[in-house]
Amino acid sequence: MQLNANPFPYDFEISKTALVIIDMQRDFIEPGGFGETLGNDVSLLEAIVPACQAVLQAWRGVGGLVVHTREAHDAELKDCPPAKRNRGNPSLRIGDAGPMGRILVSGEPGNQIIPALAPVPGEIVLDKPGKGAFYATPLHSLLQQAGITHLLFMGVTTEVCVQTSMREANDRGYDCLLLEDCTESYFPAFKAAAVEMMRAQGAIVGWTAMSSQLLPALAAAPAR
Ligand code: TIU
Repeated sequence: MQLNANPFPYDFEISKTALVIIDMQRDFIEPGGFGETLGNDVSLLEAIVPACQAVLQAWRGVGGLVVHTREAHDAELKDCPPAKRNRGNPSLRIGDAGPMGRILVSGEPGNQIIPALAPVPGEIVLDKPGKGAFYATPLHSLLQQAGITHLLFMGVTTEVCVQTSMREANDRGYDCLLLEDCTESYFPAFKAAAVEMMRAQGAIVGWTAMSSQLLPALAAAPAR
């Protein structure tokens, strides 16, 4: 299958490709979570949910592997370096009690993936303590076991966890594509810059495309 991507066409096989959905959790998308404690206007992010939902549904329809990540720490914060917890001047720190439970702690209401994109049985759900999805997680070995060589990325935020994860994946040899209308940042200029820099220099980090390129290609694929 080929997508009319930037900076040049992207070839992939569904059976060797995973859809990686980064951190579409309440902590970042809804008021009262980690994103808002950092001083961000979280309302910008929910605009991508319908596009993400359409891609997820179509990807499930063709039987593609789905990976959901959550930025999450254990209840004792053993996997949260003090440097991360102490950084900046948030209204609530990681581990503090907020309106959706403890900020960025595994199992808390705020840490759940938003209902519109909730995982279904058979999909991989990974808690990650860092910004990148490969750091201190079994993601690379899970993908290798599944014979995955190509990754389609969506999620939040573009220049933080999505970009870090895509760079980590690129260094591990995956051909990565970012779905531009399925990712968002609290800073529109940062999203635009991140999208540009990842596909620059002949896809130095990877490709980008709109979901409107992917959806018709999936619709034409045999359902599984
Ligand atoms: N602050 C911000 O933009 N993002 C994060 O802290 N984590 C993710 O991007 N998931």
